[in-house]
Amino acid sequence: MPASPDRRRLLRLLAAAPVTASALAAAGTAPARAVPAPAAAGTVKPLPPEHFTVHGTNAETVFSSLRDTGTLTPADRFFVRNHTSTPLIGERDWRLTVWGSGLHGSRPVEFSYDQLRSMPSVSRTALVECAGNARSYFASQQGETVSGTPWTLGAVGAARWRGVPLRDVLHRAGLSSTAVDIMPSGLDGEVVSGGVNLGRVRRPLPVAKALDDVILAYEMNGEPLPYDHGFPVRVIVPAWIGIASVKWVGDIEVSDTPLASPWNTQLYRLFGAAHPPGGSAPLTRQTVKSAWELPSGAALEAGRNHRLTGRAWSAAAPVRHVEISTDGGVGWRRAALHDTPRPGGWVRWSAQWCPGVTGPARLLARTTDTAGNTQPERTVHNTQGYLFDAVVRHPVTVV
Ligand SMILES: Nc1nc2c(c(=O)[nH]1)N[C@H]1C(S)=C(S)[C@@H](COP(=O)(O)O)O[C@H]1N2
Ligand SMILES: [Mo]
Repeated sequence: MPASPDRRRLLRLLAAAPVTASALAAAGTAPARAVPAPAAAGTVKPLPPEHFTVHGTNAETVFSSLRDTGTLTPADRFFVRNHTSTPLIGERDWRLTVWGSGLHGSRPVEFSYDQLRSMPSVSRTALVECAGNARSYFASQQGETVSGTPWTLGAVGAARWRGVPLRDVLHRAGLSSTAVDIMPSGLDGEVVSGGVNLGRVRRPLPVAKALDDVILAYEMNGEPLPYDHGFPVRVIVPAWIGIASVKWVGDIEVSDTPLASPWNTQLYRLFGAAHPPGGSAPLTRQTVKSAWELPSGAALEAGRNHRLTGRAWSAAAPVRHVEISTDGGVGWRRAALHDTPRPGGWVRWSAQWCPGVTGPARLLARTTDTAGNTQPERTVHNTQGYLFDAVVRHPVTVV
């Protein structure tokens, strides 16, 4: 483990039980320079306002600040979605317990950090995107009320993850052919919502997906996972909504009967007038989106040519093209793509615009993927504001 001296000192300071950054601060503990004073959101990393918008315990990436980044999102700009706050867990204290009726012999099997690191690893690029990314546009564009964190488009990031295929860990633990669901749980605090204790963050995953492309990741962009993104180990479920990618994973239940948790019953389904009375099936895959790397309300000089940039992504298939409109959606033209569209990543694009008339304007971008999915004009309402995929009408002012 390439731990810095500061980090090693910090880990020695910590007891076996995970503590949170905010608890350390409250206790007046000074865990050396490795951990800066916790940011408002209970994260370990700093959240400078030029890179993040804080929403309670969550931090949204300022999308326009991605403009100078490549296809991978640096960890210090990557959004954080924490139900509670970031726990500080030492890799020596960490164990993964795999247990449940879906294992031969039904005996729990433990993996240490070193054992996991000694198994064959894989690397892959994947986006992590919150199911509620862009939720705020239900209200601001469609006049509809939804609950949850009012994200704009910055609850998404792309990283190169390295770790062990979950498949290998499950097989080593004695996966039975009768197993149907697995459920990873996080080591962060129990989640209390509206006075009800929902327990630890956990969500069932069908065995078929678990055996396909899921990773138990210990590296992000070539570095050990940062605390805020799941150190020592997190689950990465490519293409699925962010909640599937459980951080700080401590145990995985393997079951020969279907599993449930609040995160697949009350949450992360579509509820509302357009959906079945008990809600839709639990949400799985993310959707298709595009975003301008431009502040909301940016001032652009009239009569000058502007090179405007953005990003496009789709969980279902690689991006085929991106169209933009500068006249509110009447005329559309193709943006230039600057990355080879691949599954799992996003594509940077650009377009030139020479605005003529001064005053407020709306910039629209619309992504189509190779499976034929295109961003609609409106997203069908759901009460919790998940999976917003409509074209966002980005406000600018021509001056
Ligand atoms: N243990 C744990 N895992 C978690 C969460 C959490 O609060 N606790 N949040 C989930 C949600 S809703 C999202 S969108 C992603 C966000 O990952 P990130 O914070 O690394 O960007 O983590 C998921 N995994
Ligand atoms: Mo999320």
